[in-house]
Amino acid sequence: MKHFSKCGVFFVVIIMAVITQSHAARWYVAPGGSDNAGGTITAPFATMVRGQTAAVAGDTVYFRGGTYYYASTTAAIGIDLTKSGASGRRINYWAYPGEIPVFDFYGMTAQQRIKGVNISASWIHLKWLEIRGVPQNLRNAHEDWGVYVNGGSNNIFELLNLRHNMGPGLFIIRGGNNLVLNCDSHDNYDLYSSSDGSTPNAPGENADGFGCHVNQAGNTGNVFRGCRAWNNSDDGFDCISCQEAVTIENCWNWSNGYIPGTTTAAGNGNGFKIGGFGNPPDNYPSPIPQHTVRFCVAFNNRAAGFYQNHHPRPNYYYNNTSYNNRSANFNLLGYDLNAGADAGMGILRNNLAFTGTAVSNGTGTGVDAACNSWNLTASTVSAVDFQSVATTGWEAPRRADGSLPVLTSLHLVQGSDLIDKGINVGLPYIGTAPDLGAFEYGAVGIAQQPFQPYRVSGSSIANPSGNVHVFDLSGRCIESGFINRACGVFIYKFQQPANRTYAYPVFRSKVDVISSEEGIRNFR
Ligand SMILES: [Ca+2]
Ligand SMILES: [Ca+2]
Ligand SMILES: [Ca+2]
Ligand SMILES: [Ca+2]
Repeated sequence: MKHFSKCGVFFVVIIMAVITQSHAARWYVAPGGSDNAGGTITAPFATMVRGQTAAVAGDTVYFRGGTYYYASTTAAIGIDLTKSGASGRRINYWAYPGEIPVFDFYGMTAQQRIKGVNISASWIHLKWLEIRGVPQNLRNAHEDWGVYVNGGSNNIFELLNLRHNMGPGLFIIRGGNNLVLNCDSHDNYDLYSSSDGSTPNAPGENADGFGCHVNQAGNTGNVFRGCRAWNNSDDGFDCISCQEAVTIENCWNWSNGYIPGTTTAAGNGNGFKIGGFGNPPDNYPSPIPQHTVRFCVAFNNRAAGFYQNHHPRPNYYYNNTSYNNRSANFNLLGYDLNAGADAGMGILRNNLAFTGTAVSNGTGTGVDAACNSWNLTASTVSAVDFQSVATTGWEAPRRADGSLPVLTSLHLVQGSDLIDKGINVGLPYIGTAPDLGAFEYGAVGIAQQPFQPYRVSGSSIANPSGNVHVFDLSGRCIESGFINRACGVFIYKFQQPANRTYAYPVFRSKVDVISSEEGIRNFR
C-alpha cells in the first residue's frame, strides 16, 4: 500500500481502532491492600491473583506503585495467570498510570524450579510491571524463569522490566500470537545452573533476555517488538528449538554473555540466536520455520551479534546493525540436512556490520546475501558514517508512549555512502531506497503501541474527512487529528522532516489496537 502526497508533506500516521467499551470494570491492587477488600481504589486488593479472580474479560486490574513480595517454601509458581479474556476484550493487568509496581520473587525458596509469573491464560495484557528476583534453589537443574508463557496465546506483554532473575526474563514455551512489546530484560544470570543428568550445563548458560521456544505446531505469530536485552549471562534473544516462525523487529541488545556488569565470560553471548535444533539438528518440524529478524541492533556481545545457530533453513535478516560483536557480527553457521554437515545459511539484505568480523560462514548455497555492507564495493563503513558510535546510553528511559528512546548512536550522518544503498524488501524506507542498517536516515522514529496510537512514518493520503480526538483514562486529550474514512481508521498528524519530501507509509494490522480502554471516546 503506497500512497504519495502531491504536496510532498510527510506525516506521522497514527493507527487506531474505534472501539466501544462498556461495562468494563476496574479493579485495584496495592501493597498493603487486602484480598478481603472490595478491590476499589480506596479499598484495594493485595494480590494479582485476587485481581484475576475478580476480573472478567474486558476488565482492567490496576496495580499501585510499590513492591509486592512473594515468599513461599513450597510453591514453584509466584503468580499463576490462568483466566483468559476474550478476543477484543483482554483482561488487563496494568500499572496504575504514573506508578511503578514491582513484583519481587526472591523469597520463593521451594526446592523446585521457580516461575515468577506463569501464564496459561490467553487474551490478557500485562503492562508496565517490573518482575525481578526469581531465584534458583536447586543445584542440579537448569534455569528458572521470570515470566513463563506456557500455553497462553493472543497476549500482550508490554513495558515489562524483567531483571535480576536467575534465568530468562521472559520465556515462551507454548502459545501463539503473543506480542512482546517494548519490554526490557537485563542482568539475568543463572548462577546455579548445572547438569540435570540429561544435558550438560553450566552457570550462566541459560539466562537469556527473551526466549521463544514453542514446542508444538501451530504456535505461530509470536512477535518481539521494541524490546531491549542487555547484561544477560547467556544470549539476548534465543529461539532455539522453536517449532514455528518468530518475528523479532526493532529490538536492541548488547553486552550479553558475561556475568552481568563484568567482562567475565558466562554463557553463550549471542545477541540474536535465531533458531536451531541442536547440532546436528534433532527433533525439528516439517516444514522447518524461517524466523525473521529486522531493524535490530546488536553490539558488544561476547559471541555473535546475529547467529544462525545451526538452524537448518535460511532465516531472514533484514536491515540490522551489528557492531563490535566479539566472534562475528553475523555468524551464518547453519546446517545442511541433505549433506549432513554444517553450512552457511541466511537470507540477508541491507544489513550493516561495523568493527570486527563482518560475517562468518557467509558463503555457500544456503546463503543469499545482497546489499549488505560487506557486499558493496562502492561503499565503505567507518565511524564517520555515524552520528555517534557510543555504546553507552542505550538503556536510556523510553519515550512517554513506551517506545525506544531516540539516540544518535549508529544512526547514519547526512551524506553517508550507506544511505539509499539497500534494496527494497517490502519494508518501509525513506528516500530512493532503503539504507543499510536498522535506522533509516530521515525517519522520525518508530513507536510501538498496540492501542495508544501506533506511530509510523508515512506519507499522506488524500481527503481526510473528519476530526478525531483520543483521550486517556484521566480524560486528557492525548491526540487529535484528521480521520480518513476511505482508508480505515487512521489519524494524520503533520510533520515535516528535515531534508525529505516523502516517505513510504506503513500500515499495520488494526488487530494491534483493539481491546483498549484508552480508545477513542469522541469520534465525529
Ligand atoms: Ca547457553
Ligand atoms: Ca540461550
Ligand atoms: Ca562510508
Ligand atoms: Ca533510504
